[in-house]
Amino acid sequence: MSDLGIGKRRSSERLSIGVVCYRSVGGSGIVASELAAGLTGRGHDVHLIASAQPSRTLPQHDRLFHHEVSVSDYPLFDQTLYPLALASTIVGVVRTHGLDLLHVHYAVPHCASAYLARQVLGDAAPCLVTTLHGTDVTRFGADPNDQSVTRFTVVASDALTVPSEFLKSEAKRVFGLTGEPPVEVIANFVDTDRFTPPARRDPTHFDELFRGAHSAAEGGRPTLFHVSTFRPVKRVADLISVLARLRRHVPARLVLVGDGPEQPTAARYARELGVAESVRFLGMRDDFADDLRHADAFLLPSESESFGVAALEALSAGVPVFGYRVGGLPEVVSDGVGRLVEPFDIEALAAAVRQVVTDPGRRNVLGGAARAHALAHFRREPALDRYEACFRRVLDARAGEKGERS
Ligand code: GMT
Repeated sequence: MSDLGIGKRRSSERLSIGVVCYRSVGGSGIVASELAAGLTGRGHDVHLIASAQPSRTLPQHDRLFHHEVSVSDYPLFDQTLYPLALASTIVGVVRTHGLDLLHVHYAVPHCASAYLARQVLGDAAPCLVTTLHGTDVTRFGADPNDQSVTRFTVVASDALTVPSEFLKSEAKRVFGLTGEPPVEVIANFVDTDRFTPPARRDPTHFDELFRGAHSAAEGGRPTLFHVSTFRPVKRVADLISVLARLRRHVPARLVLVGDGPEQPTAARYARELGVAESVRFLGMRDDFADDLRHADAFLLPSESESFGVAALEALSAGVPVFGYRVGGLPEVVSDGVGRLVEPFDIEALAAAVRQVVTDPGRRNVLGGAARAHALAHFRREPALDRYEACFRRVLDARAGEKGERS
């Protein structure tokens, strides 16, 4: 742990940062992992704490340390003790490696675990920055059963960040935030080197995947793409409805990446609507960038999204994005890089997608604008600057308090 001393920290000072996140393909885990990689690249020591190695594959770095939360099993327990195990892991990491600051992603139950760990650590406790991501506010923050504990542990953070203005106003409303801790919008970012448009888009790229399913005349395109955790909030059945509507006019196909509770529903619905042969589920995988960049359109018809990392990755790959005008999605997908329609107007969504995928010239204009939009507004380095500045503000305030006490 670096010696805080009294007064301001130098902006070049190397920090020791603990990052707590979920390992799943969900956006919060991706943002946390990419952030961890970026911070190590800037010379900080980062201790990534999760139940397993995060799904986003990261380059090895001698400043990046992985700590797995191992949850005890005992016949008495009929529920997982993850929150307790996480608190113990945090305490262990701080005692062994020293941390200046803990950055937790997704409040539930991470803020409660961090709160407990800080109580145990007393004066050695690191500062705490929490990034709220979405349903931790809109679902758990708003649920009367969970609200009091969630709120109590969220407001114990030294600072809060959110990925969109939408989530900032939701967090303020739901948790009744009035200024302390401060809430800062730091938009999610994308690795624009990993998600790039191809040198030349190959309209036959997906033909192998659909081999045998279609007549030769159907080879080529258009191909729709989707990536998600297949939770009910993602409305994956709408993807199938859009595909079925599209196929009345064009031989469209749909490729889905990810897994979750709604996957069987989507597969069944595809069979019911007679489009199963035109749908491919690729499952949970992290190596989809090479496929995504050849898609004609990316669909994210969610009920709600505080941001939509998957949509941003598509934009960065030069793929136009389509969905509903909900939550923070309009802060990511502006006109000219795709289309958001009124929630939950499937006809309008299908019509918007059809207009673009049947007009290669228009699709390419939107794709070019999508890539430019991602480069202009969502690159990683400016976001890292914002996080670093937030961390240093919090650490300076702590150093100031210690100075006043001594
Ligand atoms: O809040 C969630 O549902 C989970 C979370 C996740 O881990 O995927 O998703 C949220 O955080 C992402 C990263 O900031 C955002 O891109 C997603 O829009 C957001 N999901 C929702 O708001 C439903």
